[in-house]
Amino acid sequence: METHLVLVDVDKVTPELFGWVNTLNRYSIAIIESNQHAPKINGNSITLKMNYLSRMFGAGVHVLARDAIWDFVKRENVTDIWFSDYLSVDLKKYLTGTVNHHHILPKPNIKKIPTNELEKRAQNKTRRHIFRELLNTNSIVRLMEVHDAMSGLIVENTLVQKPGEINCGFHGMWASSLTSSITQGKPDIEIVDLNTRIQSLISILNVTSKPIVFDADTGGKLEHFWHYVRALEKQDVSAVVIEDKKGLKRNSLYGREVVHYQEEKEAFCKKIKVGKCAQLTDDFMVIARVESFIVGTGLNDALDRAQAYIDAGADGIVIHSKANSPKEVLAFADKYGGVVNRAPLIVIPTTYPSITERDLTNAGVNVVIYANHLLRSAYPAMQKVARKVLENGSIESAEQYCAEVKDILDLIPLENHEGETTKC
Ligand code: SPV
Ligand code: MG
Repeated sequence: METHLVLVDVDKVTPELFGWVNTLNRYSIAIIESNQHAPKINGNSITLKMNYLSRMFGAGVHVLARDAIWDFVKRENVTDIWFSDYLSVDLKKYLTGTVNHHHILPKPNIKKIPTNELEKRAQNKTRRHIFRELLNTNSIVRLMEVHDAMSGLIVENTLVQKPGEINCGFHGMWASSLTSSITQGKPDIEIVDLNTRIQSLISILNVTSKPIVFDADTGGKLEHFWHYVRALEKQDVSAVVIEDKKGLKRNSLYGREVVHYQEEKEAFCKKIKVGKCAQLTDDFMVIARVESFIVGTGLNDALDRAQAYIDAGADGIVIHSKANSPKEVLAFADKYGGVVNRAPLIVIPTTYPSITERDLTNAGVNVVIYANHLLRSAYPAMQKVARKVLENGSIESAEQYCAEVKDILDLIPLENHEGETTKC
């Protein structure tokens, strides 16, 4: 039997590495060229990256450190070696002498999904499936808050040109409990119940195609959560996030005047299991949100809970913080590489906004949620306009804060006389 060995550099982790392995997956082995005990690279330990990759590639793909290569070649009778350009000369020389067939890796088939292609994919793939694909292929997945159909259209259609990322847009949407409560004139305390929120999602889903992650607060009563998962999955929502709070849930970003109560770990694990049991497809995800930094139980509790939630079946972990520096979240991200069966890591950097997507990627974060920014930016403009109209008894001075009527009309496709939409 032939055994092929693919050698790639640890620094080329994403998305190129996924490209290599996708191209060569029939050979079923990927090796990371590096030393397990080497110092951290970009803030990530090699062990963290190896754990991450093992989980992402799944069974059948071995992820080895440089130290383990020699033994592996002999033990597994490696017949062919595939080199990347980055490999060190001495390693290349040694392995070329040991194994008969060696090849240069072909150009990687980078499967990064351009954000402007998501709509096309949605025609024959579910939002659930696309979200899974994005997690497997993109170094970071960015979600923007939506609270109604119009904000959904903005997330769907906004693209900017940036070096290194043609047509940079949002990969998906975050159905926030905070912004959906505020738009109903209610506080974020689960008073806008999940059935109502799921109903109002339909107007967003009708005009968008990108994946959507639903913030389900605490998930409600254990017995109710099963039904919420069924309802969300039926609507083709990609994932549900539940947070480990109990009692009257209040928004996590309230200051010291509010007390939060954290759910018992075992009880929350049970809720995760109920959700996983309810889902009908493999693609739907139940994501657990760890509130240890919010309630003040600290890093060790957060890590302990993250492991327990993954063991209970959670498909992802949100680590939340209301600190105005990313320190505690980064400390968590660093240690999180050591959990068994690492699941994607998600953050919500509302209170530490200067952190960049690059910083988060380097820390091993997989998804960033911009949780409330469309609503928060619309609100001051509306307030200013309301004041200007009252102050001047006319709308003229308010015009400067308003979008052109034409732009608003263009946002929504119009039927023309051939019965086709102007955006076809
Ligand atoms: C939300 O957007 O509703 C969230 C995130 O749960 S936070 O407001 O930061 O708690
Ligand atoms: Mg919320």
